[in-house]
Amino acid sequence: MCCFLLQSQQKCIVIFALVCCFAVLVALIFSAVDVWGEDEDGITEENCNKNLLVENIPEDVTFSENATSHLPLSAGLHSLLDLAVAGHSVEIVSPQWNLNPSDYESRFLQSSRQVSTTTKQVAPPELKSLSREVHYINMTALTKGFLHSSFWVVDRQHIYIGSATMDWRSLSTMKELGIIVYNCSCLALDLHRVFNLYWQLQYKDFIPSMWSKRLSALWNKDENLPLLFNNTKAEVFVSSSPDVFCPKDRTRDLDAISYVIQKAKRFIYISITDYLPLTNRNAHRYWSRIDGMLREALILRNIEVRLLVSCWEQTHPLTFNFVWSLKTLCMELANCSMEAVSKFFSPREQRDGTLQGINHNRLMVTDSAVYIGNFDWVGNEFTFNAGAGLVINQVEGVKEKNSTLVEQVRATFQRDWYSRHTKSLQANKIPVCNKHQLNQLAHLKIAQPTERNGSKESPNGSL
Ligand SMILES: *[C@@H]1O[C@H](CO)[C@@H](O)[C@H](O)[C@H]1NC(C)=O
Ligand SMILES: *[C@@H]1O[C@H](CO)[C@@H](O)[C@H](O)[C@H]1NC(C)=O
Ligand SMILES: *[C@@H]1O[C@H](CO)[C@@H](O)[C@H](O)[C@H]1NC(C)=O
Ligand SMILES: *[C@@H]1O[C@H](CO)[C@@H](O)[C@H](O)[C@H]1NC(C)=O
Ligand SMILES: *[C@@H]1O[C@H](CO)[C@@H](O)[C@H](O)[C@H]1NC(C)=O
Ligand SMILES: *[C@@H]1O[C@H](CO)[C@@H](O)[C@H](O)[C@H]1NC(C)=O
Ligand SMILES: CC(=O)N[C@H]1CO[C@H](CO)[C@@H](O)[C@@H]1O
Repeated sequence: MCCFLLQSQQKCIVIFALVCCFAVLVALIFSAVDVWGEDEDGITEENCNKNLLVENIPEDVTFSENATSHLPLSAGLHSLLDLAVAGHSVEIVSPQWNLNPSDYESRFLQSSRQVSTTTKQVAPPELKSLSREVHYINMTALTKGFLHSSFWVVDRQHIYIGSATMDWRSLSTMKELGIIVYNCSCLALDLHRVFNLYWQLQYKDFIPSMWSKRLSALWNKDENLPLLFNNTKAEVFVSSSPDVFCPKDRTRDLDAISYVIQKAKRFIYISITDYLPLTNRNAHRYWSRIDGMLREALILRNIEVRLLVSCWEQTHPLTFNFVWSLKTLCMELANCSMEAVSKFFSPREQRDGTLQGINHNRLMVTDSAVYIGNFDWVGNEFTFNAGAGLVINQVEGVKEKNSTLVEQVRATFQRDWYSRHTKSLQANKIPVCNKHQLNQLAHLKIAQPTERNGSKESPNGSL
């Protein structure tokens, strides 16, 4: 083009090269935009109307005949796999993948027979054919923590999130609760972004200082995704942990929990395996984030708080001291109601010494919202481990009598709370959940006062 002038031939070559470079750059930019565009494809109008709670209730856990009940977890996950067979993608995040109980375990656990069939039907053939790739995240290298996230995104349309992992115990001996939402592409896409973030961390031993725009949250606590859940208005968002895994706009799990607690007007019901306001990396340190919020809700806002924790092999010896201190906070105060329950199940001890029927729920329900997450409420979890959560806001008392999802979770909590498996915390009597508990208490390492410096808690100082 410009090469008619012989003298400036060299100049021409340089200009030509520059033009080429520019063209390549433009092409790259457009292709990047295209990839992003593709990502957003498939968002259709929202009809997240079909959604349900899924539960695994261990065999030896029984409720009254009338008690509320939900689709069995294994049936729910099957339904998602069935949908996926027709579609194209199943994205599963799980801390473990262990759907085959060992012979040893099955000898002791009757109900594992049921799981072997589930496993045979679900995992090997279907998942093998579906699963083209497995990525591993080395959390030790990234945050010195663990991956506790557990959710599914199917065809970028349907999701599962809850307490169960891809471990056979989640389908047999543990009491689990989760939610499945069908045909809900906006929500599925947002959760897919969390999945994508993990996907990119395979083999990485550092966390990028900036995340790609394609990983930012679409919705968060300030801008909820408005939906219709069973024809009732709902507002939802996805949360994530730890802080360093939260790109722009993503709400952290702790902030999601805080959001739900702050919005509660009448009651806060919490069902978790472990409650411990301590971080125990190196030495123990008081971790006040959630504990403080609950105290405030109890004392300053007169909100009824119920805390259902489990008494099991790994219950930390200080758990009930903290729970009891919450309970005593209410003493002699009008309108203050802290009902702490010490045990969920009187879990049956097996011949090998393990307990069966542990309440593995990880949820909170209030008069206006539900939070379903992947964590126990222990300091370390939120600081170092990867997890995700889902917040669903639904206003109480809609005109129609149909019970909302939030009301269903509350009914489920109430069922557990008043069941024969639940025991109240007795005054001046800390239940012993495991034989080693007393020894542990004696050896508990308490941090030196000089180390009690809030900023040391989080490597990023942002907690
Ligand atoms: C079941 O519900 C009915 C009506 O609500 C009630 O009369 C009955 O006592 C309940 N049965 C049990 C076992 O709770
Ligand atoms: C994970 O990272 C840690 C620390 O960098 C390293 O020691 C370990 O070998 C890694 N594990 C795997 C499975 O790569
Ligand atoms: C999802 O939506 C499609 C199209 O509207 C419908 O055919 C299908 O039955 C829905 N799936 C579920 C599980 O509701
Ligand atoms: C307790 O509740 C009653 C009625 O709900 C109210 O009148 C009273 O002021 C409350 N007391 C306190 C200390 O908030
Ligand atoms: C939604 O409605 C379906 C039936 O239409 C029902 O099976 C399901 O339990 C409902 N889910 C919730 C969360 O209300
Ligand atoms: C607390 O942490 C800050 C910032 O890391 C540090 O400057 C300060 O010396 C610490 N204080 C104590 C008492 O450790
Ligand atoms: C989704 C659903 O079940 N909606 C029902 C709510 O209740 C009204 C009447 O009470 C029914 O007409 C709706 O079908």
